[in-house]
Amino acid sequence: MRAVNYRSKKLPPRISIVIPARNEARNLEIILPELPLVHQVILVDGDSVDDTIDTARRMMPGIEIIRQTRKGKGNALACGFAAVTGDIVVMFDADGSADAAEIPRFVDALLDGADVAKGSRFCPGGGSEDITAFRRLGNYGLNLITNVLLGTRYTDLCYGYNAFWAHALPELELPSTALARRADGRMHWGDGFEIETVLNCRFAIAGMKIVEVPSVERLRIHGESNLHAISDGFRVLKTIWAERQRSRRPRINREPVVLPTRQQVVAASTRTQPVLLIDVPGRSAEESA
Ligand SMILES: Nc1nc2c(ncn2[C@@H]2O[C@H](COP(=O)(O)OP(=O)(O)OP(=O)(O)O)[C@@H](O)[C@H]2O)c(=O)[nH]1
Ligand SMILES: [Mg+2]
Repeated sequence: MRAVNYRSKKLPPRISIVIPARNEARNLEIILPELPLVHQVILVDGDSVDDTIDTARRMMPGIEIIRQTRKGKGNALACGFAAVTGDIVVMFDADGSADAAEIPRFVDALLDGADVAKGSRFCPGGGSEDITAFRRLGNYGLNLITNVLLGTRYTDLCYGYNAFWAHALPELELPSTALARRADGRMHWGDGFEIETVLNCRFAIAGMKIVEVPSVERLRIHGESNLHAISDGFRVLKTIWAERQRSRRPRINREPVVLPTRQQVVAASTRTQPVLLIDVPGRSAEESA
C-alpha cells in the first residue's frame, strides 16, 4: 500500500535514479549532466575496466557509487535497488539510450496512480532509433508469449526504462545481493539481461497497476551493447515460463526457482495462440493497458 498521496499533499516524491554501468565512462560524461536534480543518483559499477567510476565522480560529485556483488545487469540493478532511499525508483541505462527529459513523464504516471510506469517503444508516441528488425521481431514474440501466459497487455516487455514506487521492492523478491557467485561461473537467474522480464512479470503477477509510458530509445552513444540477442532472448523466454510457474506456487515455496529445460520452453511457446488480451483477474482493462 502506498503510504503517502503525494499529489493531494503536494509533497514532492524523492526520486532515486539507478544506473547500471559497465565500461560507460564516455557515455557518463554526456548523460550525467542531463539528469534532473533528484534525491539520489546511484551508479552500480560492473567491474568496469575503463574510467567509469572516476568519470561518474567527476561529472556528478554527489553520485553514490556501489560495486555489484556478482555479474550481470540484473544483479547490478538489485544492488542499486538495495541502496535506494527515495520514494520512486527510476531505472536508467548509462549508454545514452534513455532520454532524461522523459523522467517527468514516468513520475507523473506514478503520481497519477500507477504502481509502475513502464516505458514502451512500441505504444503510440514511443519509438526506437536503435532496434534492428531481428530484435524487434524477437521482442514481439516474447511480448506476445508473456501477454498470453500472464494475461498482461504489455507492448514492450524487454525495455529497461521503467519507474516504480520503492515500496514495491520487497514484493519483487529479487535474488539476494548476498548470494555467492556460482562456482561454475553461471549467473543466478535474475542476474542477467532477463531482469526486465523478471520485473515486468512480477509487477503483473503481484496485481500492480501498470501504465505504459511512451519512450523513444536513442542510439547508444559510445561503445558496444553487452546484450547477445539470441542467448539473452532465449534466457528471457525461459524466464517467462519460469515466472509463470513460480506464480502458481504458494509463496512460501517460491524459491529457489528451477529453470525449465529448453524442450519445456519450446513446447510451451509453440502452444501459444495469437494475441489474447485477457486481463489479470481483479484488474480493469484500463489498469492493465
Ligand atoms: N553494472 C553492470 N551494468 C551492466 C552490465 N551489463 C550491462 N550493463 C549496463 O546496463 C545498461 C544496458 O546495457 P546495454 O549493453 O546497453 O544493453 P541493452 O540496453 O539492454 O541492449 P541494447 O539495446 O543492445 O543497447 C548499460 O548502462 C550497461 O552499461 C553488468 O554486467 N553490470
Ligand atoms: Mg542499451
